[in-house]
Formats: sequence, structure tokens, C-alpha cells
Amino acid sequence: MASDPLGASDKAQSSTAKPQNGSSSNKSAKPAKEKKPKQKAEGQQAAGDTRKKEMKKETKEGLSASKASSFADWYTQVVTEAELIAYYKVSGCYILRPGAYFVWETIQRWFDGKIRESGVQNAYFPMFVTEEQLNAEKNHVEGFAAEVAWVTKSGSSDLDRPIAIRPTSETVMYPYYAQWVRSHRDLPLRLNQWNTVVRWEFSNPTPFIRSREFLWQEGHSAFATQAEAEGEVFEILDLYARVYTDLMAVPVIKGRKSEGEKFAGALFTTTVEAFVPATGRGIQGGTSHCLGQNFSKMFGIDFEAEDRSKQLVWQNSWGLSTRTIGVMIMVHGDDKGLVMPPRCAQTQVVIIPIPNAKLSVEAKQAMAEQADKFAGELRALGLRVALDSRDNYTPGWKYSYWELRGVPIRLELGPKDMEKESCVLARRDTLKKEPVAWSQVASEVPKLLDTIQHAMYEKALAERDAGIEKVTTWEDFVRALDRKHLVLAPWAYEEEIEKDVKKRSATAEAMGAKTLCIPLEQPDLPSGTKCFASGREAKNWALWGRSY
Ligand code: 87F
Repeated sequence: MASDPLGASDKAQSSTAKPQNGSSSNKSAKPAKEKKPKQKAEGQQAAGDTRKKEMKKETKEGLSASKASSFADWYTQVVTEAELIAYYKVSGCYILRPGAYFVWETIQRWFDGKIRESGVQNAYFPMFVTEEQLNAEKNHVEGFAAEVAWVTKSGSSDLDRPIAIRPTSETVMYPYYAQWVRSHRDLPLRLNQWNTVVRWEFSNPTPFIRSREFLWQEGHSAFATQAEAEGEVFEILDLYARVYTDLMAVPVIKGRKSEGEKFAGALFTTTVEAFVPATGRGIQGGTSHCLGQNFSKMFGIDFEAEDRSKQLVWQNSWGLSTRTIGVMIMVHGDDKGLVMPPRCAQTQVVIIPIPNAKLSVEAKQAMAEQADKFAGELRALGLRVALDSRDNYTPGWKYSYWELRGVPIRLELGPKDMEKESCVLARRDTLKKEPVAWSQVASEVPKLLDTIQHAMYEKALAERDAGIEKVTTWEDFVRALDRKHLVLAPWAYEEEIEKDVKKRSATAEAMGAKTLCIPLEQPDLPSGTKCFASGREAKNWALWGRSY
């Protein structure tokens, strides 16, 4: 099975979805039921319904499902209640609301800057593909055919020929690469698209993680030499890792896919793999492929080298999608809702003045002015600040409201604080509070945001590391999976063994485990170490796990 950034090739069922017709990979089966948010119980209707001034009675803001005991419900509630996602009429398609789109734009800005510096240019190719074009490289499309969506009509008349909607753009772009590359002087050709692709998934649609249309970037490069191409593969992989670690505070493991898990059209596939402790599953975070000369052969992308010889180009393709956002939510969220890493939070600080009924009009006024002053000061530093001075909600309700949305810092300003010229900073990640003098707010808040960003990463890293076990026997392998862990185990690269492990490790409740990657950073492998499953001489440590 080929791999791709969204892990579309992984037909895994979630523990809540039933296998279809007894098979988890039956692509023509009905879609697994989408986990839509349940109708809320009374007293918990969408706050929007009741957020009117005349209705004084407040609704509870917050989640009813717990992350530890009902993860799938928890996830659905978080993404909807925190207003990241709205469910849509077409199953498997979701609306990305501003809170989610902001995160994507943050990733986009950062990654786009990095690839431009490196010499990549953005372009846009059409979303429609003719059948011949799509099938030009049969091998790579074959395994995916069931996921391709087709346009067959315009109005009420049938099209002469159905037209596919791009599931990825290799076959869209490469015929033009063949035209545009003539000489070594035309190389490297490095283009990127920020677009959406459509893959008609049948297994367990999940917002951000697996949807039928998703946003991503797809980069496609052509080089004169293998060395240059390989250099880019790892350069991009590093950038993908940094999107996770530096922006989302999510640790990832860089590695190579096994032969069975790589993109079928590639020479080799590299990946960044994350871990979701709550479910014990690994998740592919992005992939960077070295395509070798597979596609240049098929599409005739050749050039005249300096010595006048005709040569095929060396190609790569690489993709990172909005799945990033889902991973971030799953890793950091808690029972109060989202926990946003400061670097990608649309609101980094919320200021909440806390007047009480006893306060004089003047004192209230002074408090409002001070709150405003903080907002101005912090915005002037470039921070993203909300001031919640709505007077129809209690402070407690507002706390829950902003906690649900994961805002990293809440600045509380109460009557006592006004007397002491101080305020309270409450951290979303630890829920701890500390007093800060007014004069220190402008210096402390940016520092605290930085502290939170790093603390979130360290916490996730510790949890991730505690969730990986190094084993050498089958018994320990199974025990580790049962404990919802990923497993680092010695492997001889035997494909049949990988398939066999997947079968043998599947249980009534849980899917089988497969290799997530062969980590680039390898622990020492003493010579003579045997594969945990076949008993034959191991080649490397592989990272195994149940996965999305
Ligand atoms: C679904 C239908 C048709 C994944 C598909 O990973 C074709 C495909 O080629 C398909 N799902 N893939 C693999 C995508 C490979 C590659 N493309 C560019 C990437 C990164 C971005």
C-alpha cells in the first residue's frame, strides 16, 4: 500500500467503527458512520442560541465527554464546541471555521517562507484531470482507484468523458514538466501548490484527520542529480518536523517508510510520525518522497546535460495537510477543551475584567480603562489579544468559554487587583495562576507565552517517550501494544513478516500494528540481534504501532 501525507492508505478502523462486510479494506463498502456531534442535552445547547442579552440564564460552556474514557466523542465535541469545525451535508467533508483556518494560515506562512528561501516557487494547476492523464502512470494510481471522484455531468447532460478531481497532482503536473525541462539550465524545477485534493475515503471520516477533501501543500521537484534530489527530501522532512515541534509543540519521529508502506511510485518515502497517547496510536504527519526516475521515465522528463547527453531528471514530491491541526488537538487537548500552543493560537491572551455589583460606576470605569490599556499594550507588542468585557456573562462562564477555545493566557483583573495595581495571569496548559504587577505585564506576558510553548512541547515529549517501548520478543511486543504504546523492535525488513504482524496483532477491539517508520535516528543494534517476529538477523530498529 502506498503512503501519503494524510495516511489515506491506512484503512484502519477506529475502535468505534465496525468493519464493513467483515473487511476493513473494502473500498466499495458503505462509508463508516460519521461521528457527528450528538444533540446537546438541555442546559447545554450551543451557547450561540442563548447568548442574547435579554436571556440572563447562562448555558454551561464545556465538554461532557472525557478524553480518557470516550476519546472519539471527546474529539468530536472539542472540534465543534471550540468552533474549529462545522459538520457539513456531504459526509466526510467539514467546514474549517476561522479558529482552525488561522492555524493553517500560520503553518502556511511559516512553511511557505522556508521553501521560498530554499528556491521553491508556488504555482497553481487545475483540479480536473482527464482519465488518460490520471492513468498515465498506472502503477501508482492502481491502488487508489476506488478513492478517485469523477465529474460525469454538466447540468443534466452527461459529459463526453468523465473528468477526475485530483487526488494528488503528479499526473497533472508532470506532462508539463516534460515540456518545460529541456536543458540542465532548466533545472532544478521546484514547484509547490497550496490547494485541496479529493479522495473519496470510505473509512471512518474524522475532522482534520481523514476527510474527503482536504487542504494541503504538494511540492514537486525535478533535479539533474540523485544527490540533489535526496538532499531536498531530507531538507523538506526537517521542515515538516519543525512545523510539528516548533509551531504545534508536538514531538515527531523522522524516519523512512518500509517497502510495504512507502508510496508505490517512490524510490523511498520519508515521514514524520506523531503519537496520540490517549489512543495509543501513531499518526503519519507528513511525507517527503524521493521518486527517483520512475515518473521521469513514464512522462519523458529528460534534459540535455552539460556533456550533451540526454538524461532523465530525478524527482521528489512532498505533502503536508490540515491533518497537522488534528494531531495538535489530539495531543494537547484536555477535558476542558483545546489547549493551543501560543505560536498558532488565534487568540494568545484574553483579558477579563471582573467587576462586581458593589463597585461604583467610577471604579468600574477605571477597571475597564485598565483592561483596555493592557489590550493596547499587548497588541502593540504584536500579540493577539481578546478583551472580554461582555456584561451578560459571569467571570466563571467566560473562563470556561476561553478555556474551551484553548487560549494560552487569561489575564484577570478584579477589584482587589485594581487596589494593588496588579492582575492575575492564568495559564491554560497548567491551569496555574500567578499575580503580576501592572508594570510587569508587558514584559511578563510574552515571556510566559514562550514558557507555555516550550512547556507544552516538553510535556508532550515526555508523554510520547513514555509511550514507546523498546522490545525484542513477540510477547513483549503484544504487551506493549496492549498498554497502548508504540514499539521499537528489531526487524529484518521482511515484507511478509510485516503483513503477518498486522494480522497476528489484531484483536477483537483493536486493529493490527504495522511499521510506522524506520527511524533515522537508530539506537545501537548489537550484532546478532534477531527480528522479534521472524527470529532472523535484524537489520534495524523499526517503529511499530496501531495507527490512524
Ligand atoms: C488517491 C487516489 C489517487 C495518495 C491517492 O504523498 C492517487 C493517490 O497517488 C496517490 N492517494 N496518493 C499518493 C500521493 C503521493 C504524493 N503526492 C504529492 C504525496 C505528497 C504530495
